[in-house]
Amino acid sequence: MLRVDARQCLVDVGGVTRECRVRGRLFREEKRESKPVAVGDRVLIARQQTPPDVIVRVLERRNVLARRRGGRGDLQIIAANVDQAVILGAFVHPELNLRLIDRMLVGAECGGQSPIIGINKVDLLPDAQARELIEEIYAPTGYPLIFSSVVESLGIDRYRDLLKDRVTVLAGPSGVGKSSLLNAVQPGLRLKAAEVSDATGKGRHTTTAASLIPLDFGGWVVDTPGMREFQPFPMEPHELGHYFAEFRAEIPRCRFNTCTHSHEVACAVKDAVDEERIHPCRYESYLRMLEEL
Ligand SMILES: Nc1nc2c(ncn2[C@@H]2O[C@H](COP(=O)(O)OP(=O)(O)O)[C@@H](O)[C@H]2O)c(=O)[nH]1
Ligand SMILES: [Mg+2]
Ligand SMILES: [Zn+2]
Repeated sequence: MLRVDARQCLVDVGGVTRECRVRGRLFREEKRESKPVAVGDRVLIARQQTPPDVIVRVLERRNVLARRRGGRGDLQIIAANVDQAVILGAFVHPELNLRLIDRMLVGAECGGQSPIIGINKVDLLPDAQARELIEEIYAPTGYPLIFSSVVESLGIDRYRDLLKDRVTVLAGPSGVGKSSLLNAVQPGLRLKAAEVSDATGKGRHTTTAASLIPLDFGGWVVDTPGMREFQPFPMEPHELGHYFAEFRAEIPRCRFNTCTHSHEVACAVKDAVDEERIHPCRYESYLRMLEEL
């Protein structure tokens, strides 16, 4: 499944893109997701005499990157069957939002995609200190961290290496340069990129639906529209810590096996924050997410 819009679905059939519609019955099956098909899905289609062809079945998914939507807790599947997730932020324009990055990292951990952190637009803030701070915050996670600039062609080769032969979803707020970065990784792609409006510093939404793009050098990548917020799957409060990579090694040493690493005594995670093995900035993100469970 290459693309799912309100009206049409595009499916890759042996290298040829075919327009399809979804069989009505798939909409009525009892599901928590708001839509029956997602980008990255493998589907069975029934050829029709006249187009469009019909998607009759969605094959079992290996994993999904999904977020919760609204009060009913419906899941919006951003992409299915994905190996890794690049969580992209920009240094400025829009301003770096580490809380959102941490939420999306949890989302990738929940979905079983290996997270990669990308910070784009380094040309706009050539400040070594800002960069070092981000390195310090995320070093204990062990996640790959890429600083890039599309304008100065920095970090693009590193993305090519990481994306090669894998299925990757590229997620992040609008305007951070997701589409621009993909255009740089694969010249000739010509995804639309937005002008950032000077008034708000925010990019306009030019990418309106997620799309799965084949890479010439091997692999696939999902370009997604901007996400302003991200609420991962519902879970028990004591489970959240397991989705923070650098907490995992500490958790077995908490006194209580249902420790939420907030108010409890003898909490190894809090000790690790005090002893600087976990950055306070990550711990703060953790506490804020915990409050919402
Ligand atoms: N200065 C600078 N601008 C960039 C960079 N990458 C993207 N942009 C600009 O940021 C704006 C938003 O880019 P776009 O790719 O549409 O962001 P998306 O919403 O994440 O897909 C566009 O005006 C791009 O030209 C970069 O590395 N440096
Ligand atoms: Mg875009
Ligand atoms: Zn604890």
